[in-house]
Amino acid sequence: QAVKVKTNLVPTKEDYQKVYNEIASILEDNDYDDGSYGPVLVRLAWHSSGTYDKDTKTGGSNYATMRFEPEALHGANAGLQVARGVLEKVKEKFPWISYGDLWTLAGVCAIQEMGGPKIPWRPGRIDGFAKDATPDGRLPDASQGSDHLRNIFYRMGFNDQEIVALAGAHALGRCHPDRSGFEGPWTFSPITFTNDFFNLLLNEKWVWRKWSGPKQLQDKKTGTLMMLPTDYVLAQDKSFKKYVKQYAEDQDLFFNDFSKTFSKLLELGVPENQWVTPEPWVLKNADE
Ligand code: DDH
Repeated sequence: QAVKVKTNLVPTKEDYQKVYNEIASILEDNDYDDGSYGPVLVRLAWHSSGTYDKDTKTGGSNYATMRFEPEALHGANAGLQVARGVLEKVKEKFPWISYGDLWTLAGVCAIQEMGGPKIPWRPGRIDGFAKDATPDGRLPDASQGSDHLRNIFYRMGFNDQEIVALAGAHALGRCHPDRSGFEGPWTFSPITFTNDFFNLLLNEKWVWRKWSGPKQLQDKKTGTLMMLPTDYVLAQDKSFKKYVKQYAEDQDLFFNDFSKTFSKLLELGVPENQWVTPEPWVLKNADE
C-alpha cells in the first residue's frame, strides 16, 4: 500500500514574508548612486499597474508585461530595467513567485521600509505573454495639464482625491536626465516616505527652470528641488488643491489614503478569482 504524502505546494503568508525580507535586504546599496533602490522599485510597481484600462479590462499588474518589448522600451518606462534587474536576484532565490507579485511586493516593501504606511497586499498575479502587453501612451506624460491627468487616472478608475494621494509618492526619488530627461529630486529626503511633497508644493515659490531640458519647475529659494508640470497642476486646479492642502496639513490622513490607494493601484487588472486570499495581508517590516 503506497503512502500518500501530503505536500503543501501553495506558498503561505510566511513564504511571501521571506520574499519581502529578501527585498528589504537588497534595498540599500552604496554602488547605486541614489543610495537605495526603494524609489525605483516603487516606480516599477506603479508602472506595471498603471497601464490598466477599466473599460476593456486590459493592462494592470496581472501579467507583468513590461518584461516584453515593446512595453519595456516605452518612453515612460526608461530606467526601469534597473529595478527589474535587481529583482532578478530575488527571483533566483524564490523562483515560484510570479513577476507581477514580485514587482508589486517590491513596491510595498520599499514604501514600508522607507518609513511609509503599511500597504495591504496579496498574491495571485500570473505571468502572461508578449501578446498581453499594453500599447504605448497609457502612463501619464509629465509635460501635460489637468485634462490629461484626469483622462489617464479616470481610465484606471481613480478620482481626484486618489490622483493627489498617489502623487505624494514623489516625496521619493528623483528624475534622472538619462531616463526621463527631467532632473532632480522633489524633496530633501528622497529615500524617506513623508508628506513633504505636498508641503513643498504648497509653501515654496516655484519658478520655471531656465535650461535646455524639458519644461520643469525649481524652488526659488535653493534651486535644488523640482516639480514636473503635472505635479504643479495639483496646486493650480481647485479640486486637486483641496486635497494637496489636506495632505500637507495632516500626515496621518495622507498615509492612510496613500495606503488604500496604492494598494488598489497594485491590484488593477487582476481577476477576483485569482487572489489566493479574500483579504489582503499586512506584511511585517524587516525589523519588526
Ligand atoms: Fe512618478 N515620475 N509620475 N509617480 N515616480 C518619476 C519618478 C518617480 C510621473 C512622472 C515621473 C506617479 C505619478 C507620476 C514615482 C512614483 C509615482 C519621473 C522621473 C517622472 C518623469 C523618472 C526618472 O527620470 O528616473 C507623472 C507624469 C505622474 C503623474 O501622475 C502625472 C505615481 C502615481 C507614483 C506612485 O508610485 C504611486 C517614483 C517613486 C519616482 C522616483 C523614481 C526614482 O528612480 O527615483
